[in-house]
Amino acid sequence: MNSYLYFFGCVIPNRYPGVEYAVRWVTGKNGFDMDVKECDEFSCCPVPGIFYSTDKDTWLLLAARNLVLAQPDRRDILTVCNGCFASLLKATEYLQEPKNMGKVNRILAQVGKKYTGIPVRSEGRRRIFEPVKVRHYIEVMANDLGIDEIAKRTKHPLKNLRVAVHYGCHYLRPTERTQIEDPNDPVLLDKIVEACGAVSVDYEDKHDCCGAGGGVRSHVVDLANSLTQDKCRNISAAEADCIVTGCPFCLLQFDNAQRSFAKDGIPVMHVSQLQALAMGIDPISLGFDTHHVSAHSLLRKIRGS
Ligand code: 9S8
Ligand code: 9S8
Ligand code: COM
Repeated sequence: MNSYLYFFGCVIPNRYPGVEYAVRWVTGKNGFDMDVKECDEFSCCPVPGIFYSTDKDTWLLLAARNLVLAQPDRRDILTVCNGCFASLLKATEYLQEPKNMGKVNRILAQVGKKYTGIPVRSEGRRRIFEPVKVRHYIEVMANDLGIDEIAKRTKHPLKNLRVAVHYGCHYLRPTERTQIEDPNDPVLLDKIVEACGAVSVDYEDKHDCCGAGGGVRSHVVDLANSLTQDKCRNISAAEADCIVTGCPFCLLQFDNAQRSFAKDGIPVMHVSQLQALAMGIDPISLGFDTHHVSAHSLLRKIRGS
């Protein structure tokens, strides 16, 4: 079994503590009892839409500092957010370039750190390193644990629950590099949802952006919200009871934006919250009271099923 380091990023701990609880619960003793350790020294990944697109040197330096923290234990970094996943993964690729690595390490030396990657073997006197492994929660669940295992641990199948899954851009794009699954036909999130006993509904433009990423939410909120409105229209047309995503930033956008155009709105949750429900957690622990769109009627439906 692999070993991991939690990387929660900024949005989960600050906005959706219930997601952090769900992830810890699903991966912990009550759940799959995985080997995951804490790392208090992690900072923001940093967020790709702001840093990667405006100041690459700062972006790479901060990301490399985070990657260094995973070296001593040789653990995979377990990201629970698309943005964190994409940012750190991209940084490992930039650091493959000796020029980039040298530049970053000259500055990291000031704080006593050095990015090398993980040593895997020796060739004569030379040590061979591999990039630090950056993983996405969805892919770890589906590939390291397995869909069958998830189905086996489903105590309360979420029968009759119609779920609209949202993968989000940084899970799917850039298409040649994300390395998780076919970006034009992703299935892992759908499969996790179905292993929890729910139905994953098809809807138009399923792979479109939620509207928030790349700094759009921070700079042109009306545009972000109208893109979200388009998605929600398609999701409603498919008669979904809720939206499930593996990205807390998408969760924030769906949850928050709906206030600008919907009276009630479609409840939104992180995939870990859905899993925890299917595995029998008391929903009170999942922090749905911190979500803008009420989950009351959804939880009533789940309890009744
Ligand atoms: S960290 Fe700071 S802002 Fe965020 S959640 Fe995900 S992307 Fe990375
Ligand atoms: S936020 Fe999360 S991944 Fe992104 S850029 Fe477009 S979609 Fe929502
Ligand atoms: C979205 C992250 S998960 S960003 O806004 O595109 O950087």
